[in-house]
Amino acid sequence: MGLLSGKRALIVGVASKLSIAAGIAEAFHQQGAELAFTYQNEKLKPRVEGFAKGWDSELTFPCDVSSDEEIENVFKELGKHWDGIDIIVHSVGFAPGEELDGNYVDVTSRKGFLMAHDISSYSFVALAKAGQSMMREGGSLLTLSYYGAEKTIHNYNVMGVAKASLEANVRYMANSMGEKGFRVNAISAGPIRTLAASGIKSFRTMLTENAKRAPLRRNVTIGEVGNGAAFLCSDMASGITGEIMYIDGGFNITAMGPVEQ
Ligand code: NAD
Ligand code: 0WE
Repeated sequence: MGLLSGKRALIVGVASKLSIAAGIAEAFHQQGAELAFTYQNEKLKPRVEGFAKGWDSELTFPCDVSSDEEIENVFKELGKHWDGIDIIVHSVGFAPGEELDGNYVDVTSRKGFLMAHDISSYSFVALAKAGQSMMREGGSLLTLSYYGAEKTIHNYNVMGVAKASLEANVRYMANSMGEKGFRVNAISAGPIRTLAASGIKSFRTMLTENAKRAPLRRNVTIGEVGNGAAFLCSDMASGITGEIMYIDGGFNITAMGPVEQ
């Protein structure tokens, strides 16, 4: 029996086979969960439908998380197929590309700041708000963060500020939803080459430097993040809520990596 057998999960944030959300879907499927997906726009629809079939799912719904109507519609439509839901995975982040390159104070605009916070942080509580009436006992929510929430990381800029908001959001949501028995957690993942990372200048070099400093001396995979997600959303983690769990090869515990002789 899988860790997640009998559980139903909605996964928001699959864009390609490299997506962290795809690693999570793969692990959830392996652990016996039943899955449903959203796609950001019509361009991604056929791709996400194809992936869904690979995980034995026919349930895909459009959802741009900047729209309350689209978010509400997901649960309205999902309700026609499922009488309840156990897990919501939020694997979404966005800031205007030009604000992730250059001096933070110089490149950050009001519009970009609001957009980053809206899509990368507010949308998590928006999903909780719309989905909670369908959630069953033992339900949990999960989001994805990055170490740039806590320490400055060159060029991560406004995304770091939005991730700090997201991590605080996890704690406030956990406290708020705890009275209903629902758990809310985040995984802070190490850097991984995905679509969201492909537009980032010097990402290759960052991956190399990251691997050198991490105690495991390598980067992590979406499979490893997926397995951690399966644990956090399973009843094995029934005592864990409001937590930011690192899956980063230990990078966050170090202050300086090996120095060339
Ligand atoms: P990805 O590009 O595969 O996934 C990002 C997803 O966000 C896509 O599916 C995209 O469609 C979705 N998205 C963006 N704007 C949206 C909107 N308005 N409405 C609905 N969906 C929207 O990249 P990823 O690396 O898998 O990113 C997933 C999450 O993991 C993000 O929160 C990211 O910040 C986080 N994360 C990534 C890394 C990394 O190095 N790749 C590390 C730590 C955390
Ligand atoms: O959260 C992220 C990436 C999020 C992201 C990426 C993009 C690129 C394309 C958000 N918005 C956009 N907007 C775009 O137009 N990561 C954790 C990956 C990442 O991004 C970085 C990193 C790392 C790691 C940006 C700068 C420095 C390091």
